[in-house]
Amino acid sequence: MHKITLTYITGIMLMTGLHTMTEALNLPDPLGLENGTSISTQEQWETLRRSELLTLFADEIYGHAPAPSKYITTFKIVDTKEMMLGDITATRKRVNIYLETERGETYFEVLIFLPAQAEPSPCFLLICNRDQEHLDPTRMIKSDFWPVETILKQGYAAAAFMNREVAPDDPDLTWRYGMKRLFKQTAQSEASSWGTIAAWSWGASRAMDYFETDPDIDASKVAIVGHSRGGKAALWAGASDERFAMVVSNNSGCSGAALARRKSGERVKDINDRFPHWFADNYKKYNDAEDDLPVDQHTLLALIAPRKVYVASASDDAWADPQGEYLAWQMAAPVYQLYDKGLGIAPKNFEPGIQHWIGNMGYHLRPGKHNLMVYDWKRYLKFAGW
Ligand code: GTR
Repeated sequence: MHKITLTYITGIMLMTGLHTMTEALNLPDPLGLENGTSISTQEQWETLRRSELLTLFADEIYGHAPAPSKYITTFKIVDTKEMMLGDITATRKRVNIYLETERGETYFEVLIFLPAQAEPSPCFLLICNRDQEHLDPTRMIKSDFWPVETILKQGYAAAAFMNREVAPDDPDLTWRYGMKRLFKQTAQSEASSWGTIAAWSWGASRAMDYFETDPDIDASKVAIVGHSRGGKAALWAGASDERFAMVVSNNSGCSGAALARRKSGERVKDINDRFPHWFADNYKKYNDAEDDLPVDQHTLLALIAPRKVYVASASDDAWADPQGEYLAWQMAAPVYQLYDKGLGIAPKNFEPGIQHWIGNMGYHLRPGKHNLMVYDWKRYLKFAGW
């Protein structure tokens, strides 16, 4: 494996005072092929390194989703309703996404609120990993976790689905209910078959399939958003499905945006022990052995390039290792730079309350606890700039 030796990165680290922290990490080089060759062009990235990294993430961490030939999806709009959300005129759509395989049929719901406008709306799609009440279709219960009214006011559609409808977040139930039960193993080897995080990402892609058929939505401008475990799923969705124009990782932490090699906060063994269903079985090889990983999470962020990527941390969220998320964000920059869309000079401040926005890369450290709040959403809406 090729290690990072770029002077550019060293420069960043010196400026931010984080040099010693990353120097010892010996991170895989996003621009270094597995055979040791360095690459330096967009074409080499797209034809050689990108596919290499995608396969490594699927084999070793998230697992492979089923091939499209193994299933059929169909959509049914079960309800369309005009509603007033305060002073905003909106249309609510409830769409069932049906999945059919040789083992049977099931569905999950995507709840969509559209602003009243002539043009197709750009859209924010949330993978909701909290309780159903955060997605109240009546809007009697309003939640900071999914502030529909704030999103619509900016001219965006707000869409969301419950992660557990796609795959239950429980090691015993995840194969018995939801979508996963309709498939046998999804990869050549059982050890690289999908985990539940990859199933949620896959659900996001199926929602995108629907958006492509809906004239009210501009499918070329869809941002995928997730918090914590949902943030891990949002990142993998954005990395593996290039139709997402923007990807938001809110406090995604271990196996999301945070560098595994820092071994700070939650570690690979912690996550595999507590959530054995989240990842491919292969990932367990890296318990207490993060340095053996052929990738690290900055290369996951790099897979989103040159599309918009936003990483957000919270200052009191040590379990998610905010500094590891910030460093991964910086370390993805060499790939964004191939497209002139990333940071050339790294921001100096790693301080709560500052929003960094360079090219197509955004970052903030919100003061406070692990959560997704209106504070965060406002920054995502601004960053999208559509
Ligand atoms: C924690 C887990 C984290 C994060 C979080 C969440 O218990 O250790 O990786 O995903 O849950 O989803 O809120």
